[in-house]
Amino acid sequence: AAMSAETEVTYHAALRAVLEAGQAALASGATAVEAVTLAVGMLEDCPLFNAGHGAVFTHAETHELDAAVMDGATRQAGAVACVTTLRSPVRAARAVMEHSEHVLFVGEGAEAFGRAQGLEFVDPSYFSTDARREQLHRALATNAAPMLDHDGAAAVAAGNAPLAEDRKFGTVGAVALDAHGHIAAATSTGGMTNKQAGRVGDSPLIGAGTYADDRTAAVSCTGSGEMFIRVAAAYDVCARMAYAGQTLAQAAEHVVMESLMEIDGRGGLIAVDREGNVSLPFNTEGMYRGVAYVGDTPQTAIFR
Ligand code: SD4
Repeated sequence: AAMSAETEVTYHAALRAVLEAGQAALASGATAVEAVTLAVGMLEDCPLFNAGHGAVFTHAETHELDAAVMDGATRQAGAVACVTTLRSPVRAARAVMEHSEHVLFVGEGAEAFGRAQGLEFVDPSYFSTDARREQLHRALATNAAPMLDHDGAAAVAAGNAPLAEDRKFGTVGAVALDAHGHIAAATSTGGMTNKQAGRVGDSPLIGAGTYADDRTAAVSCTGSGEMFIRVAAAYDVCARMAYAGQTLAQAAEHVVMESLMEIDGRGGLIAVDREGNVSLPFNTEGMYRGVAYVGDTPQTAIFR
């Protein structure tokens, strides 16, 4: 069943379904935190994306998942890293944010916390797909460095052109502006194909792959995580707006096109501010992305 769903559900249809769900939630009064958790949770469940079911494999042919969520209204944040049996890393991240005194739990400690919270657990094989296993085997055969999988053919104006099979599926993220004027960001990933056991990327690190502050922006990143960590990518977008007087677009484009490129960092980000401005820059050939509006009001949901 998983395989036929995998071949039948197109990436575009999946993305559209998630956008519509986020839009409907926001239209009926969901908070930005609720909308980004819903969207990222749906993307985790879909085998097409490198998060949850369909996550990439580590060098050891296992899965180690990372996720984070941040609430721009309160600047509360939660994250998990290197988890292997929590079904939804983003829901676990939200539980950390809402039900613990801490921000980041890793590995077995994260799973113990999840168990105490009554979260759903799965056998690690739940995350595996044949496509990802083949991707790892190709990487091992060519002795490749840990692989990104989100960059490919140029995205067309209407949205997202087909990317080469190997490069089609990436980390997932969402940012949203709700009816109350609050923003939030969430990110979830299996990391990079062929990564070393114990390696943590930018996604669960607050300020690197994920950040939100109502005064500036909500940001979720995808790409070569090491470089996003080194430039504090998501926080730097917000800092540029706060302290350098840049607009959202100026700040986001500077981080992606200048700061990251200076150290050969590849990828992109999605960002929204409380006025409903949206910026989706990437320095790769393409990045799947979508934006949904709720009427004329500046409520926005963006998912990748
Ligand atoms: C990471 N940023 O773990 C993630 C990888 C990614 O599409 O974005 N893959 O470094």
